[in-house]
Amino acid sequence: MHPPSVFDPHSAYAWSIYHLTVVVTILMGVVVLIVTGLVTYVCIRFRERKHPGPRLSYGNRKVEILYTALPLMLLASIFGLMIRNMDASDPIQRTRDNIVVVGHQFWWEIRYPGTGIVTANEVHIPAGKPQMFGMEAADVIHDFWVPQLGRKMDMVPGYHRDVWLAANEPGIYLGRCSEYCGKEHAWMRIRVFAQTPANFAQWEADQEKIPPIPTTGDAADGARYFTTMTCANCHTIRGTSAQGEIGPDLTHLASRTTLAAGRLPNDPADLANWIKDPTKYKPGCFMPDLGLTDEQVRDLVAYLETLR
Ligand code: HEC
Ligand SMILES: [Cu+2]
Repeated sequence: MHPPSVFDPHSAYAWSIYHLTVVVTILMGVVVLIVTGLVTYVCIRFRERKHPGPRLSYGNRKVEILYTALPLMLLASIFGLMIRNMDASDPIQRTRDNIVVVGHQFWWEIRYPGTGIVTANEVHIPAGKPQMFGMEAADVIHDFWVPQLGRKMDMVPGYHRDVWLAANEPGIYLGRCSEYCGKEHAWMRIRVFAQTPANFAQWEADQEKIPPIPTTGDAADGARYFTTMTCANCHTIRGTSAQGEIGPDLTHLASRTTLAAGRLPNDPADLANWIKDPTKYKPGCFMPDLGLTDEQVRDLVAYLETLR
């Protein structure tokens, strides 16, 4: 598991950003050292005790040229590095989107164009293959940032933007929404699962399947509650009459590791807690407390756990 860090690059894109960060930090460090060094030297060397008053001198051409030319050269070289970095960190060549992420208050919708796959908050990608991500927003401005994999990208309502992201090695890379978007902004976490190409293909095949509707036991009652109660107004489960689009697609909910954009781990107990009182965990979120009975919650959990 890689917590977000610019200093732990895992793609060519992230490496280029890392290099620029290091070079600029060193250059700026040298400038800070020279300036504070000179000021300290002057403070000590020309203390008032020894020098009753400064001798003023005007118009030293050499010094003026020096203090204009040096910073200019420094800034020009940083500008040059940055121009180069813009292409290295996010090449201009665009292809068809592999993945489209839509920012919602306060979760991420994840679509795989050309397949039926729609999921939420957890992105799966094949390791070692650059991915063209499309970025959109459903309500307000969000920002998708997984520092290990590449640059950050604002999601602006009404615009479609593209960004290259990749992971060199398999692993779990964490990210978060990086543009304040409302009350639960802090609980808009991202998990990217970079998998070996074989594992990724397996995941894709599993996600494309439509889970069967249970016909016996608590799960069957849960399935009935889900489609007859308000859940279906907001959530989609493929293969059922639930086609709501306000909340995350739950077709393969049980295959995810977390709930509600990283707020809770996805296990039966936490799933029950969430369904019973979502606003206890994310007070500003748009899933209401529906006043369910313990029995309804139990049946709904039994059903949702079948959605592997
Ligand atoms: C008014 C719309 C609405 C209704 C009704 C609703 N939900 Fe939600 N639900 C949401 C939203 C929005 C989220 C995302 C919350 C967040 O993370 O900020 C969500 C999240 C969830 C999640 C977590 C999904 C994930 O991928 O992490 C589950 C599970 C869930 N809802 C189940 C249910 C069940 C079961 C019902 C019916 C009892 C229900 N919801 C009713 C809007 C709704
Ligand atoms: Cu956000």
